[in-house]
Amino acid sequence: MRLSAYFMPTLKENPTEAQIVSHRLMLRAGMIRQASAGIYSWLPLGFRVLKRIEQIVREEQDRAGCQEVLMPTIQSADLWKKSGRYDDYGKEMLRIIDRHEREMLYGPTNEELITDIFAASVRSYKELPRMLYHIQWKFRDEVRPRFGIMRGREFLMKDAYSFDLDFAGAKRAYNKFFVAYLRTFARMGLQAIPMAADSGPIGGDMSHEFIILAETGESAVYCHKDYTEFDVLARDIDYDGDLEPIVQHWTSLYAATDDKHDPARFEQVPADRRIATRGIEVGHIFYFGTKYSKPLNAVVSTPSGEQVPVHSGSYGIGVSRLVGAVIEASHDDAGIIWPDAVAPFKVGLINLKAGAAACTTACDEIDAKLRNAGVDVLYDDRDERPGAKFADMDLIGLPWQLIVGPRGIAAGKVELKRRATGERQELSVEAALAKVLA
Ligand code: 5CA
Repeated sequence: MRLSAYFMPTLKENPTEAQIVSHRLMLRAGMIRQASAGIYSWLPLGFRVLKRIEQIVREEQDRAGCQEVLMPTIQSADLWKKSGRYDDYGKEMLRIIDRHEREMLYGPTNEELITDIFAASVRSYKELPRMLYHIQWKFRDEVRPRFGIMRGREFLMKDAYSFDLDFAGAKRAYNKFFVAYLRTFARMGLQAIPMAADSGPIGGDMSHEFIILAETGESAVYCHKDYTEFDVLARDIDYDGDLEPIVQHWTSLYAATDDKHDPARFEQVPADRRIATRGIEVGHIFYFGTKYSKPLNAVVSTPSGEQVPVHSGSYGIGVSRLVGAVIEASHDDAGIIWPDAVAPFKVGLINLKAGAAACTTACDEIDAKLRNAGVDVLYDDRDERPGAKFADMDLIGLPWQLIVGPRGIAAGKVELKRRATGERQELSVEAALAKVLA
């Protein structure tokens, strides 16, 4: 992709409305644009990152045995009246009346709808367990939308739902999502800590939030420092095996959000191992038993022929919020530092002298070679000062910068910079390409 033709409206000045670094950098890098309070358009650069994050989430859900569906954004109020949440949800729910005077709503979550889909076809314990998810826009009319896409009114969520015969089955499902979440966030370069959490309007009595520690986070959190030194879960998982030891390990030490914080228990953590800080909630899992299956009549027959409501849980990931969370966790004064796995492009190719034939020929060749090898390249072919090019490239934070200048190329050399470390190397074109492709 040539930068001269790319729609990336970067800003030189810090936008005054942005209070936290991720919001500031997303606006400055031309990733998003506010449409109205808490509602954003995703511009090409931001949309690429959103899609990368979504794809990692999808792959890890699939790996855990969860199947993707797509439910609508607009729902009928009927099911919500059955569950009792039509009234409970209050002003946070965006209510819509259609032309036939029917009460509709823009879904803030999907427990009712998925339970109804399940109930319509599943009859027997033999068809259990089932795990379904979708990745869909949600709307919550938050009182105070803020920090850009971190707390939006419209936001992209992955929400999954599990259906089991009893608590034991539901706990197995809960463990699968718990472990899948550790893997998901680890793949994005994030250290997420599972913390005992309040279940709020979703309900239920077992719940964990997955928290990225950050001063700019919205929630006060308390945890044992050892969690920050735990190895992230990167290895392959046998999802049919016993996941309880992994879950036990990751819940063995104190970790709680504000609502569940127990100062007396926290005091028992050695003083130098106590962390009291703030965090960003990137995922939240719930077990709520028969809370929705009972009112929505999602029952199955047991081996003895009895009819019982199924046990369920729901499992959310803030897909759009994660874009901000990754930036909060990975940036410096010059801009964003994308982890390789979510970077919008892998390489930024900088032509330092767009008017010089040698530079342009070399850049065109490098661009073609990288693209042929399946690498996403953003090629800065603009006629701009080198300083402006370097600043833009640092701001948008691509993992590699390949810099082609007149003096170097005359000697067959280019410069390769790793954005995360700032390390620069002068290499032959072939060696630089080999490093990027490794
Ligand atoms: N139905 C359940 C789980 S599927 C549910 O809705 N859970 S939730 O309310 O905790 O939301 C799931 C995730 O969505 C949160 O962990 C958070 O990462 C993200 N999220 C929630 N509200 C917002 C918001 N206003 N803006 C951006 N992301 C949000």
